[in-house]
Amino acid sequence: MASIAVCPGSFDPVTYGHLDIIRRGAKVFDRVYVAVLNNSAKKPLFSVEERIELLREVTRPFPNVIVESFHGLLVDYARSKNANAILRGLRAVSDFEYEMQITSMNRVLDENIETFFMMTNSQYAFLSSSIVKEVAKYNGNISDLVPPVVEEALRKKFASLAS
Ligand code: COD
Repeated sequence: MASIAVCPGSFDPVTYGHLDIIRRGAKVFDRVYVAVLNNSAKKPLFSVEERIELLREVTRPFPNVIVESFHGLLVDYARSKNANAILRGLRAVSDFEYEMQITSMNRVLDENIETFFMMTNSQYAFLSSSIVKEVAKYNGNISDLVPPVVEEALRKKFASLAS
């Protein structure tokens, strides 16, 4: 049986921290679906289409990674892809409580889907999409935090919001 994982998130926008987890996941699982949450209640900086486009661009080197959006429950999306695993990254202790909550809920919803955690690469332990947006908004240097295509998209986005 193929091992199929879903790596879900907001990815608003994708950072080197996300990419590191996706890259390492793609080595472990036969196929990884990177699933962008389409949640109309949230107000993201980038649209779902923009986030998918950026993710597809930066995951191009990994042939077994597929980028899609999903709405509703993660376990329903995972089942629709015949996925038997959810892949998440863990940064600091502060991530733990939230991750434990969603993992426990997902297990109640579908006990056949296991959640796997990968510890962040220490150089990305502090990195989040929110921090990147904050720094980019004030023209700080984000070249070590996101791929060049994301840096460019952020620059354009903030320029268009300012005009
Ligand atoms: N290093 C390592 N990993 C990282 C880093 C980093 N620097 N930054 C982020 N990550 C990891 C995160 O830990 C996460 O695993 C993944 O990358 C994506 O991160 P985010 O922040 O984009 O994702 P979230 O936390 O916004 O995703 C939330 C979900 C979409 C998973 C969640 O809201 C969800 O499943 N929603 C669907 C509704 C549902 O099923 N609910 C029931 C369960 S509660």
